[in-house]
Amino acid sequence: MLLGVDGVSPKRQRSIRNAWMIMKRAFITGITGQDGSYLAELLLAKGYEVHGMIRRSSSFNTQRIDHLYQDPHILGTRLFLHYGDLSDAGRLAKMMYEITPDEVYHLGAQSHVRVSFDVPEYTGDVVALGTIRLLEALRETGIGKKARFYQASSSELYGKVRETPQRETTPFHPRSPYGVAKLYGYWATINYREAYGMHASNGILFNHESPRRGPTFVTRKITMAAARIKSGLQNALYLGNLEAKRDWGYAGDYVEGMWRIVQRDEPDDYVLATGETHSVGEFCEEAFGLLGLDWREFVKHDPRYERPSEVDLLLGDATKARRVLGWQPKVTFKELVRLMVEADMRVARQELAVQQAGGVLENAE
Ligand code: NAP
Ligand code: G4F
Repeated sequence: MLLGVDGVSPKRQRSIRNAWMIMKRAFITGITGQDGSYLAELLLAKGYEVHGMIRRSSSFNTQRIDHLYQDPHILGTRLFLHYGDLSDAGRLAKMMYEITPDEVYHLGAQSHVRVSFDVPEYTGDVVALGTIRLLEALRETGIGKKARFYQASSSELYGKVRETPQRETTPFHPRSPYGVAKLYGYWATINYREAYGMHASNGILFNHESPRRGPTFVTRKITMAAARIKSGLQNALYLGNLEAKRDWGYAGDYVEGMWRIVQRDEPDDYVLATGETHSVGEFCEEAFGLLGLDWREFVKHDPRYERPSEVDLLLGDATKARRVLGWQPKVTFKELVRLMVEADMRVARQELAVQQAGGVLENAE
């Protein structure tokens, strides 16, 4: 767990910054999430000073960034965390005013599509209105005149797809409260660009995964289960729709794309995707196959994991990103599955060892 969150006054933070002639200052919402953690790593490696907003939680929610922790009292510290929430407009404005970021990466969201059907109002509040609150915080404080803004838009916007592959010009047809809320965020970003001249861009990102993926998203659910079944810790895996197809890439590649979008002189909207699609069943086959298991023996159906309206097929065309940003994903589908399975095998072995020693494993990653 990180200590010293907001433990240093803004004045002291500024003097630390000035002493080190820091290149750029970034603010990240959703820094504790999968993408936030990879982006924070990338920006720190590039010499940025990184400020992240975290939610107060009764249990630890910083596991993905614990390895980046730096004592805020030490000269040269470049990672600062601030308590806040996308539902709190006043707090967002105060943070913008105090931090004065050069770049804002808005990744915070209730990002689970299935869950958004259970909590549609909350999802709309955080995902749709949360985006406008942050944009307003930038505009009202005047920080948005100089700061660049990145919006985490999603291939879920395409929903019931009108053409394949999907590109920047493909019409949207979202199929979930999450997709609908992201549509609002997408257009809010364009509206603030057009209305106020803000440097605000959308990254329309297709699914991207990693060993840090939340355990209830299908890829991680599969790789964790395969590893636990192989280790004798679990007998079966319950899934919903096995036919759905996704364009799955590696999260580390996608945060590089986010950064490149923000570095362009002109704000614009870009699709980031691999250009390859696989079904959930194919993902199972690859993951279980790597461990010498036949997935059909272990995967069972549970309709609870199905959605009232599904997105059947996503396949992205990232030609514009390749041409304008020079971006292309490096990790292939097979490499992605392998790196996730290997990471989850390490976790399963740990869990087994702890279980055999009669203990309880508190933290899987
Ligand atoms: P994630 O792992 O679910 O992380 C979401 C982040 O948002 C977490 O840090 C979470 O904090 C934070 N958050 C949730 N509710 C919040 C609130 N009310 N106030 C402040 N922060 C809040 O998501 P991800 O996979 O990294 O995705 C990052 C962004 O890209 C999201 O906006 C997602 O919708 C979008 N996106 C993701 C993909 C993908 O395939 N991964 C594709 C397209 C777009 P806690 O840790 O405290 O929960
Ligand atoms: O892993 P998923 O939950 O990801 P989904 O719905 O595609 O959303 C993710 O990618 C979006 C980008 O396109 C992001 F915007 C969003 O924030 C999130 O990161 O489900 C993938 C597919 C779906 O078709 C789902 O119906 O897997 C199917 N599926 C089948 N069984 C399952 C399960 N999904 C989950 N989560 N759990 C299951 O048991």
